[in-house]
Amino acid sequence: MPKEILAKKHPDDDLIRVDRMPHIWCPGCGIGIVMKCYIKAIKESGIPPERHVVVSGIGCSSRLPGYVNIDSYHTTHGRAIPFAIGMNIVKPELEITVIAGDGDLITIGGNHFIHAIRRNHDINVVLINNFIYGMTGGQHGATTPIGSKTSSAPYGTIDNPFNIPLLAASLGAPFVARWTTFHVRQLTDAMLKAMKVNGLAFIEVLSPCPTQYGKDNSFPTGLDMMRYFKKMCVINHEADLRTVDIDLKSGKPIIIGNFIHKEKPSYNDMERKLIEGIMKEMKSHG
Ligand SMILES: Cc1ncc(C[n+]2csc(CCOP(=O)(O)OP(=O)(O)O)c2C)c(N)n1
Ligand code: SF4
Repeated sequence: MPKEILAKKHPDDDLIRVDRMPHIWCPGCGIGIVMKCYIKAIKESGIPPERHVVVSGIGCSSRLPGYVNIDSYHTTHGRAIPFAIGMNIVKPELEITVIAGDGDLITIGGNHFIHAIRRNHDINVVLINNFIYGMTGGQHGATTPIGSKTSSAPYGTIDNPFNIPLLAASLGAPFVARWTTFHVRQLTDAMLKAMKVNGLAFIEVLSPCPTQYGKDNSFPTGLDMMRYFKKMCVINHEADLRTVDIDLKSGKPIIIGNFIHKEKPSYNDMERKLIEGIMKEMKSHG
């Protein structure tokens, strides 16, 4: 390609670690789309980049923070949430977003996920659900739709997957949303909303992994899954979350939307109130 028509600089280069390119993701993978939405949300948030922090665990999805030019932390597998909680308690002024895969956040890290929501820590959690352990060769996990063929279940999985928005809502999360990599505007908007939430804001992003999930499950290219999202997704912000489980084989629509958006005191608010109460009592006793 003649050099003069190559752009010297991309408008997002200030928030991308261009020295880390090329990235590791396969053609058709959805993770880069999530990164683009996150960068856009950072820019539109009104919060300076130096106050944003992104934290991940391990996996293809968890490589995302390594490419974003803000303070980013690549922690151990399944432990991004406790790492982020510690940071939020010590530095509540930071806008902390955990971005990681379904294997990381829901399977190995599932225990941290439920307890962080129960306590309403003030962090954003963006779960990239590609229905599989991508990085390690396509083993099934806790979000793999039933009947999927995987490297660890070549005849189809028989495990019931989590309905994650229902799980998050049942634990009291003040913000629960689900979008896909096809719904980039809505996903960016949900990230912006999440950044304003006081407490744990959860977004599930459905994303193609043609290499490890799609190839054996009728989505051989990223585009096949994007077309499926386009055709099968129904936006319903008021959905009964008991009905939003995902079945990619039966023709059931995929329900997406900003399902829950409410006010609730965060863990830090409760702690502050408790300390104020204790101090008041101590003073009254001289
Ligand atoms: C304690 C520990 N167990 C297992 C692994 C191996 N491992 C690395 S990535 C990964 C799966 C990641 O899957 P997911 O979070 O869904 O991310 P994806 O690669 O699909 O984006 C596993 C099991 C590890 N690194 N550390
Ligand atoms: S293996 Fe899957 S999740 Fe990992 S980079 Fe490739 S397409 Fe993306």
